[in-house]
Amino acid sequence: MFTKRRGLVAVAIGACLALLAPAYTGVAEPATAKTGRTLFEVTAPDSAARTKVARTGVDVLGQNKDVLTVAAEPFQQFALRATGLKVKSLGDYEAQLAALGKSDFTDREVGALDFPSGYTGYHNYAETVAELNQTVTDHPNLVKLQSIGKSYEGRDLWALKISNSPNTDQAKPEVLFTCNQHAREHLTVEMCLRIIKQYTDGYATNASIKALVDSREIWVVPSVNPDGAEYDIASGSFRSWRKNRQPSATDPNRNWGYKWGCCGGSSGSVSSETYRGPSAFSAPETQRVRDFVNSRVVGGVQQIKSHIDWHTYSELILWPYGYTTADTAPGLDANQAKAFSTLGKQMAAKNGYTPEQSSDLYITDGSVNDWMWFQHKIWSYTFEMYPTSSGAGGFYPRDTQIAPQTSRNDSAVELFLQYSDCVPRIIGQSC
Ligand code: GEM
Ligand code: ZN
Repeated sequence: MFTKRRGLVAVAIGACLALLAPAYTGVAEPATAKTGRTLFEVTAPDSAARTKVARTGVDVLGQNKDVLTVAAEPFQQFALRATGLKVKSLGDYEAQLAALGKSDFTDREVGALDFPSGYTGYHNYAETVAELNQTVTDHPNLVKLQSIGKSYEGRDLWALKISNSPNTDQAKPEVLFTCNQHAREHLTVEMCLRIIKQYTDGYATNASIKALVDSREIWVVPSVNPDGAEYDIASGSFRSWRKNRQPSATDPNRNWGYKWGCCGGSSGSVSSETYRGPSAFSAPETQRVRDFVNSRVVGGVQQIKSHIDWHTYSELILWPYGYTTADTAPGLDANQAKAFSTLGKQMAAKNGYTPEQSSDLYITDGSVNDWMWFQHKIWSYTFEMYPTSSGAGGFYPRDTQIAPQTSRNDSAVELFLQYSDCVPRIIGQSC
């Protein structure tokens, strides 16, 4: 939200910057934004074709059936056409980004660090923190708020625990929700905040919510990549920024430590949107979440049993592995694959998303799901939220979509929580 006071502060900061440098653009910005990008639709009907597109280095924004939407810089367009796939230009991406929220441009021009008009319902970092603190005030007996450490730029990564005795470590199955690994996927922050609201405000009145909270310990991390998210909204238009804000900006979802960089599902080139970093867990943000998850091994047993990592867009439910298209692989047997797909499909029946093994989308290595599963046997899913196509707003649907598109997942989340103690129960097996 753009407040008057923040506006004044922003004007003051803007005035200082104007004295320091002729133009605001690029001041103290180590990892530079992209410019000159063109949007394309590429017809890529299977994982092999989509992986080929991803390997050209273009920024893959989303998938809708056989069509991938990508953003390509001028030097990438030759490689894109060289795939031999059908390629159709959708025009200048920078112009389309600049057009979003245009009416509020003057306010944001001076670096107001906020969402523009049409988007003020989204929570920026300060508003997210305020919301979490308000939840603590409203439900002191249901939640505990803790920092799991800091991002590259020093922002706290907050984890909210929901439990009927939040300040004690109960012997109950734990479940984890993470949001906003990718900076521009702002709708996911709203999803984590929705889950928090549902399972706190709903506790007193809704019997099934109470039963779930009473039998589990629920962890929610609303923003794994706050630096990137703030950077995405900090200038006159959305930047479509994906990575974190290290000087060699890294894709957090290619930086996890299982099969890191193994299989052509990430890039070793710093400028790529899927840059994996110089080593596994080189990103402070993935380190913090890794250390938190590792810390939940109590008495030799991982307490977190299941996990959803929220992304946008394409309306998909994905499960491991991402590094290989094989259905079974070391650490993943046929029964486990069946449990993953059975719960995935049942959740998809609730929200209308498309369920598939994550490598059916395209090959990724170093993703969070593969690490959570292989390292800890945590039943780890990726949800790719609304929309299905760039035409419906891509990463930037208007804030009027927040309520319908987050509540759309209520019943899928409820089903997930019901099985979160023992996912194999869904195929009649015990844990
Ligand atoms: C995906 S989500 C990763 C899921 N794994 C596979 N193999 N698709 C990504 O990280 O590229 C899309 C997104 O960024 O939201
Ligand atoms: Zn993502």
